[in-house]
Amino acid sequence: MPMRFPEGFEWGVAAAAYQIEGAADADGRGPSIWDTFAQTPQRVFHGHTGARACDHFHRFAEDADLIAGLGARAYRLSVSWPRVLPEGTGKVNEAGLGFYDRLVDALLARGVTPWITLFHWDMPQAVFDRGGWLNRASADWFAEFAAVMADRLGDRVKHWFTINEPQVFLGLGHAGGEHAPGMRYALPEVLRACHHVLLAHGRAVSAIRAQGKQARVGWAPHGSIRYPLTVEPADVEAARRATLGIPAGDDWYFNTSWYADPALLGYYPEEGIVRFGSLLPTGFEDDYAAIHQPLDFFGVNIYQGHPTRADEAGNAVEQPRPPGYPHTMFHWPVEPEVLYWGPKFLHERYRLPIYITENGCAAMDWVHADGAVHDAPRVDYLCRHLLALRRAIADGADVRGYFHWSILDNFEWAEGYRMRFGLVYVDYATLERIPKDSYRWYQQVIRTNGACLPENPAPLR
Ligand code: IFM
Repeated sequence: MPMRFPEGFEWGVAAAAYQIEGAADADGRGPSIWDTFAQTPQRVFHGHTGARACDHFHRFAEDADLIAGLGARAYRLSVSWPRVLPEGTGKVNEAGLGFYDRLVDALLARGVTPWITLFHWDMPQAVFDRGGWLNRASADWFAEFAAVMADRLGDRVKHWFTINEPQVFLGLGHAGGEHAPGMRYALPEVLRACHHVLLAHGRAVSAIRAQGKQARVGWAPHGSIRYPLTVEPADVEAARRATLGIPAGDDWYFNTSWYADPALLGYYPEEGIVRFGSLLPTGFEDDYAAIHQPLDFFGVNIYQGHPTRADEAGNAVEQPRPPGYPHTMFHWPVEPEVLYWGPKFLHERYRLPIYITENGCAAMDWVHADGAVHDAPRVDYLCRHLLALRRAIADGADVRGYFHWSILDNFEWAEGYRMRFGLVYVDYATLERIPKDSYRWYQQVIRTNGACLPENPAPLR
């Protein structure tokens, strides 16, 4: 009997506003920090911008057809804050809201459930000019935006994510300078911005719930997964502790618990409080109640991880990968085990149903001589990750859905259009969409609820 995913498993695809919409000046949209950043020389690969991207703004009906044609029941999209509130707060841009009305209606008419992310990095420039996440009022501004969206779409949209990958937009955008707004703040400022993001998350959850009792709310952080190379209890325990701990060094912000503990357990992890000490914002504990709002699910974006083993003292030590180990075009190692161990560790700690809100493979795909796009590496990446996820579920991890990143090739932030993540190829000159081999392959997976996945895949090497 072939193994299937559980009945009702949510098969989906994902994308984000700035990465696909284009139409940067249409219908009163205000500028975002990503418009500004991408227009600044030397910031984005070859000076690419999201000004046109996939022109999804004008082609959303065709894209909705592609999503429905895949058989996906769910589409995770994000809303452009500056399209709806060009100044970030105050006057609502009716034409901008109208776009999301049409998009949601087009999805529903095709039997696809919209799952909306409120913040996928494109902060209105006007909000940044008023201090951005460093300004405590940003939490209220974001809640205002959340309320506008929930008020307008709450009759049709039941699934919401507050923020996408705080680790990445805080770490790369506010500490490392590689992403918009391109800042390199000192640690106290980064901690302050992070605290305000968490407060914004909590306030947005409350704002969404105030609009309707049926709303189901979660978030979509980045998953920094350490996984054990063996099933020896010491290795598993070391990997679990490392996955849920805060790494030493400047990359500390790529962790889970600093964000998820306050949001889901109601307090920052002690390890971080001790480490950051007086650098933390004054009175941070007073915000715990506002940050800690009940969530319905834990979304997590997982692409890669760190293979580890325990040393003599029980600490996780990252293990080298063998020469020639498979990597995607982002130089991310292919490590399907992350979809086994990641959901398991996160579910054990946070006790919420898990959705894989992103997972996918960066590649340089092109149209082959026969007119098709043969993206065999993506098919294999997807196959191996879904097998690992199915095994995690069989072993008790409460995973309810999987959203492939991405439906379309799109603007990959600082990498511009240098690499492709889509199940559908986009010709950026003509904007033609061409479903890749992986599209048809995923279609089969969805149709059979995973039963078509191979039982005995060859080992990865
Ligand atoms: O394209 C991004 C997405 O916006 C956030 N998560 C990771 C993806 C691939 O880098």
